[in-house]
Amino acid sequence: MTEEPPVADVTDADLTVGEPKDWAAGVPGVLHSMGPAIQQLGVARTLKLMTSLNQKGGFDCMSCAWPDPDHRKVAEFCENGGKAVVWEATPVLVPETFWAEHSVTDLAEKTEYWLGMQGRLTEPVWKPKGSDHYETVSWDRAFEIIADKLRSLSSPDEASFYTSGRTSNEAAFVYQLFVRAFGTNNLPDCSNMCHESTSLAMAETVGIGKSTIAYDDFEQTELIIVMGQNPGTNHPRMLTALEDAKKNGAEIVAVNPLPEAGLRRYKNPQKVRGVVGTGTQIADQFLQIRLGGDMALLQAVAKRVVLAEQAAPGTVVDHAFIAEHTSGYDAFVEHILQVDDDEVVRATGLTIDEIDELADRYLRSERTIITWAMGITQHTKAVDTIKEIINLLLLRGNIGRPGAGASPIRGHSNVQGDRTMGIWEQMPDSFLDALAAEFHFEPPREHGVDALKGIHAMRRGDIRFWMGMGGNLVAAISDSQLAEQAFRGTEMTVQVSTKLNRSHAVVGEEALILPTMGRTEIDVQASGPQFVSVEDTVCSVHGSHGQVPPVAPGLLSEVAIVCELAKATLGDRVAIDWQRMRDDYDVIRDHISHVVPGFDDYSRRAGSKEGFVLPNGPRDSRTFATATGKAMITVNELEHVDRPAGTLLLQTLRSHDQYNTTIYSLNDRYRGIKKGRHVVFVNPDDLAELGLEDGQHVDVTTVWDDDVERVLRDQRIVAYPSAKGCAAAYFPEANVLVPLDSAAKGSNTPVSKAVPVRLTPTAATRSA
Ligand SMILES: Nc1nc2c(c(=O)[nH]1)N[C@H]1C(S)=C(S)[C@@H](COP(=O)(O)OP(=O)(O)OC[C@H]3O[C@@H](n4cnc5c(=O)[nH]c(N)nc54)[C@H](O)[C@@H]3O)O[C@H]1N2
Ligand SMILES: Nc1nc2c(c(=O)[nH]1)N[C@H]1C(S)=C(S)[C@@H](COP(=O)(O)OP(=O)(O)OC[C@H]3O[C@@H](n4cnc5c(=O)[nH]c(N)nc54)[C@H](O)[C@@H]3O)O[C@H]1N2
Ligand SMILES: [Mo]
Repeated sequence: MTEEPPVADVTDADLTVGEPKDWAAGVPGVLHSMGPAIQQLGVARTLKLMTSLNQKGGFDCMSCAWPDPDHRKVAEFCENGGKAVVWEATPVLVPETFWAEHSVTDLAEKTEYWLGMQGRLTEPVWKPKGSDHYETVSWDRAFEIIADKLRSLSSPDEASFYTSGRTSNEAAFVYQLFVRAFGTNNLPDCSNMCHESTSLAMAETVGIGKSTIAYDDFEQTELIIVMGQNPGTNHPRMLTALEDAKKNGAEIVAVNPLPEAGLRRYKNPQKVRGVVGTGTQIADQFLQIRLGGDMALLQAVAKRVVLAEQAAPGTVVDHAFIAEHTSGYDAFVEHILQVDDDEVVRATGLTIDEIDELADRYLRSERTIITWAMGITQHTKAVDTIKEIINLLLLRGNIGRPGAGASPIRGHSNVQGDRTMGIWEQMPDSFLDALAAEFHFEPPREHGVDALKGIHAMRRGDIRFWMGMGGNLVAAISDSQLAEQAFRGTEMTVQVSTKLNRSHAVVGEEALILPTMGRTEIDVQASGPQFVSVEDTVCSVHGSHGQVPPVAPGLLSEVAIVCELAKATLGDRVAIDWQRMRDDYDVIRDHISHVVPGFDDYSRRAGSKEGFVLPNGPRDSRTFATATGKAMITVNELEHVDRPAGTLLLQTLRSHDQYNTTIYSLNDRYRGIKKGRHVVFVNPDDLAELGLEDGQHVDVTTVWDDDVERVLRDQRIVAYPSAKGCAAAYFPEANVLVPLDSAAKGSNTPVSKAVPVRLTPTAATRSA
């Protein structure tokens, strides 16, 4: 059943660089996804999976949180969804002999690519204190070891419980319940590194940290502004929605330092025309902005809206909406008129004409949607930038009506649902009260640590135990060197995972890996086969039904792992019937329906083919649960990042063939990169100024005012049409460059998209 995993690790010796593509998807897209699938999975397993992926009654794709349209196509998935499914469902298994052959030290020398390629984890393993090897243990023994450790802590706050956003609603709910019953709110999650800035800015200004649109709003809109997002790679099915919007007459504007493939032209793989034609030109306007320049751009456009209103009073701003539903308008007008266009030009690198053109499009449009992702959220001023997105939309009443709204595009497929289920270190009292009433215990009220604060607490020795429900925090968090020291300084680390990654190699004194089933797999418990449910980026909740037998018999579901661990740790300290929840996930959903608003009759509605959409005040009724009871138009001081001479700003981003820290292959097709990841993309004019050349190898060093040396060595320079002064390199490798203390104000999200760096030729420069 298994295929040999690659034995040798990869180097960049064969790296080649070709022309970047200006189109996305099309025939190569589909072929690339299907080729490896058929090879590794076998035809029957592939067909079963691909025909049920994102279908009603099938399973939900784990690659991103993009929603499913009402009318599904036969193949309702994209190339990268295909890769994610293959990666998970592959019947290649880590053999039992692996643990004796590879020490933990040895695993720490391997790349993420190599680790992920070893296949699925099938048995619990334990690295005892003092040993450099994992050894297999029974599930009972594993739970006992962890429970003993947890009970030995002097306070529950010495433990931290991380979640990555693939975890289902059911697993997330029991997990946070266990953690709170144990006694802590230390529930950091991947969202802390992702859309936290969005959640904060939107909760403050519109009362809910989620998208204010529904899927069909894309069909009714007149203008979509896509900011700081690379949908061709990270949300490929969004390109179909953009293409459809264009067909209905919408204009599309892309704001990005890079000319990303899908934003330029798109060949829809679902259509014959897309296959043979030149594809749809997606963006009507491409604004090649400098890193971190978005706040200035948004303020400049808002200023133009206010000026247009002054020139023709009563015709531009939606006064009825402003009066009835918002607060803060007058102060905003006064402030925004002070915005200095020269500063805007410096911050954005755009021309006044380009900014005027965007303003004209916005003024012409009666229904506008703004979408965004990591290019906006991972900056020092991310929260204020998102507040400016909201300001701009509010001025013309673009929230709470068809075809208009604010739409953050979430990353992990259930990161939004996990939050709804209580995975947050700062859940409000209303949620904790409901939890207390439902389960008859008093949850802790003091806020816990987020991802960054958790790393600091580990470094101080305040957190001694760390558990991860999925994910790969040590690789995903900033400042790899310091983060690794933090993890190694703990007494025990536990990872619930499907495949090997760096968080299994950089561990505490003791470490455990608990292997789990993925979403593709049929999850049978005492009451029969179970389904789980997830929430997509536009707040639609639906069931996900596993389709193929688990790759190995000994795997437990995430729900089962949490329930068993809770029993072992808490005993009868709380009167919670973990066994009933494990046996029948309807029981979990019943509890959820009593605790979380909007989930009435949850099992039936999630189990139905259609699923259901959660209530959303701004979208449904223009009600805003904010401090003023209205949507808040806010005043934010313009700041932009200065770049000292001789330095560049570096963003860390995803290649086309990776899923966060999971590397599917070493290629980045749309950007012309093959067989390598150690590249740094630099604008040709910057190269000329710095006296560097394409093909040269450089060390990339962070310019930061502390005594830590942060260097990414031996990167091949790729001359690339990025905005001037703005370089790019791949995450997670480049995380070594992002300082731990460089975090977005308010949301504490690592500033992964604006690292000040210097490039110096590598001592022994390899030939290009
Ligand atoms: N195949 C695949 N799909 C994924 C993922 C994956 O790794 N692989 N990851 C998932 C996750 S968790 C997430 S959060 C999303 C991430 O989805 P994206 O946010 O699209 O991911 P990134 O690769 O970080 O790309 C950031 C984009 O923003 C642009 N950008 C960077 N800085 C700025 C800026 O200052 N201003 C503007 N306007 N643009 C900027 C970059 O050039 C790039 O196009 O994708 C999800 N989907
Ligand atoms: N420099 C830089 N750093 C970043 C970012 C960036 O743009 N630049 N992006 C940030 C963002 S947006 C995010 S979301 C984080 C991502 O951070 P994480 O969510 O922590 O990382 P992933 O790489 O998505 O986690 C992959 C691992 O999850 C496990 N896994 C996969 N499927 C399952 C499952 O079904 N169940 C369980 N239990 N485990 C599973 C596998 O073992 C796999 O190795 O990284 C952040 N870090
Ligand atoms: Mo993310």
